[in-house]
Amino acid sequence: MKEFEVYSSLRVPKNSKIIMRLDGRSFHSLARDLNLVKPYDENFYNVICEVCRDLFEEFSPIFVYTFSDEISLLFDKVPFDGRIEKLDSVIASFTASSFVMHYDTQFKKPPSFDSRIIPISDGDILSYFRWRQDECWRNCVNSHGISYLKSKYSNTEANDIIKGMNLSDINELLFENGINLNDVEIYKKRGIGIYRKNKKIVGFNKKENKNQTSYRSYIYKDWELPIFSEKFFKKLR
Ligand SMILES: Nc1nc2c(ncn2[C@@H]2O[C@H](COP(=O)(O)OP(=O)(O)O)[C@@H](O)[C@H]2O)c(=O)[nH]1
Ligand SMILES: [Mg+2]
Repeated sequence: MKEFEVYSSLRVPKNSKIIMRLDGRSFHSLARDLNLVKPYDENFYNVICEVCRDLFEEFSPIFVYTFSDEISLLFDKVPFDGRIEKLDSVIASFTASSFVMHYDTQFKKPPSFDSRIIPISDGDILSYFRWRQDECWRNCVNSHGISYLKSKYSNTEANDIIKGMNLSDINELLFENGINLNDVEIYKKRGIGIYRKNKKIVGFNKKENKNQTSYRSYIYKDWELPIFSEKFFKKLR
């Protein structure tokens, strides 16, 4: 019967880095069910950040990036020997379980995530993450805009008004009404990154009777990311 398992040999291209992107399924209804604070629910962000840490520990990507309900993982060593079915199913289900484990609440429905695999060349990694970071910024402007408009108009009116506005219109409207997005926390504008950093450790070497410096890496959750650049991705490893 094994021959019926026709997708089981599908693999990502050999020697290619990959990005996996997970996205919460129907999280607009989950946000409603859980009464998430609008536009940003700090507890939700803390939970997603813990999920990213779990993913980092379990699957050893070199970088994890998150905002809203999406998570991107950059792998240089691809787990499961690159098997597509394994990657998509195990990583998406692990993400959902971790999300439930870290959330201190009763869910109305079991949360789930979709996942996709994107083979990527070194030259395109920066463009990919810039694209997601731009989306994070758009999301930040839009969600502040819609929250402001809903405080002044009905939901339908607010949705209609925002449809006719571009990002700078929304930014201006917010500014005129005392909301300066410059003052908003950095993670709301640029997302959150998880990667390894080195910690300097100075210990005393008894044999040689002198201090010795070594470095140990640890998983760092960066809530104050820079705008992504070549330099940022060179540092990862
Ligand atoms: N209230 C609230 N909702 C959030 C927050 N983060 C994400 N969401 C919700 O998650 C959705 C994510 O967008 P998208 O993936 O396009 O929608 P989905 O298809 O319903 O998952 C947003 O539209 C919000 O409804 C948050 O911090 N607060
Ligand atoms: Mg979603």
